Amino acid sequence: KTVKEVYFNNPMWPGETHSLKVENVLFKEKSLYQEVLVFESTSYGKVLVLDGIVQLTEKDECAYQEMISHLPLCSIESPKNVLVVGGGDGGVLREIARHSSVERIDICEIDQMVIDVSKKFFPQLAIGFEDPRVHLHVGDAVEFLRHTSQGKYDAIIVDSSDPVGPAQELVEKPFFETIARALRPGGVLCNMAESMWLHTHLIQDMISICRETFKGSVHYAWANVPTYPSGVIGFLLCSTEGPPVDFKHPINPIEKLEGAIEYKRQLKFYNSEMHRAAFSLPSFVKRERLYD
Ligand code: AAT
Repeated sequence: KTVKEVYFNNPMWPGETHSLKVENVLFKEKSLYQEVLVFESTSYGKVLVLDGIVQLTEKDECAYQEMISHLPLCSIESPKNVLVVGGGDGGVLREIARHSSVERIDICEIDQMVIDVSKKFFPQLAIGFEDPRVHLHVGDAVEFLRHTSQGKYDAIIVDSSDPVGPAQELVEKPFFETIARALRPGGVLCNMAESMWLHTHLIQDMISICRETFKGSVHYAWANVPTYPSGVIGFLLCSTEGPPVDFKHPINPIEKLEGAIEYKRQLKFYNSEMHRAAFSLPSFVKRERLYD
């Protein structure tokens, strides 16, 4: 294959590519689900790549993991039971662990190799697995959620890969229905929701599914993550029918949670100002009605 065929043909961002200089390949193997690659880059530290798509770099993982975790958890009072879908690197677990109200963290990751690789090469993320509140389930989240009892979770965080490969079903209606069922009344979902520059239609589809499925509120937020395609990533925040959730004005601000900012390592990106700002949308996005 020519360079053009390889680099400009990803269906998620046709005609563009983003590159980081590889200093050293540390790991490259095919798991049951995907190709797993870890390399040392020149300027972003170590990088985890699945099927050719950057999942995280040491330099900017803080932005994604902190936002996807604290946007939902700071929006409700005393979250106790939390589920993470995907997130096998452990970074989201590390962030959830800052919340001392949390009693149980379930995680359902499909690929054991991602977990093993993270423990070996990304100890600052995999540290999340060491928290005694964490219960690991290796398997497909679609199956896991089918068998989850109703109303079990206060919050569910979907830290999944792009909907090509094992995460395909994670953007479809039946999956969102099982999530809504697994949440208590007034419980919250935070779902990775791609780039507003690249995936307007996919985001619109997800939003309309969520509006039908979640009877509370549905909002779109975003953050800047330099190594994700187009440099931004979005989050879809939804709440189920019940006590209303005002996502834009966090009721459980991180600054008031004892020790949360410093817990094990200092927060690098998230604070209440960033939380509120994340819901401000550019005019072209507002016009697409990517908001409540
Ligand atoms: N925190 C790093 C960012 C990720 S990782 C996404 C994880 O979701 C991967 O470890 C992948 O193995 C897992 N995953 C994919 N499909 C499933 C499934 N069906 N069930 C459980 N886990 C799954 C996401 C980065 C987003 C990149 C945006 N371009």
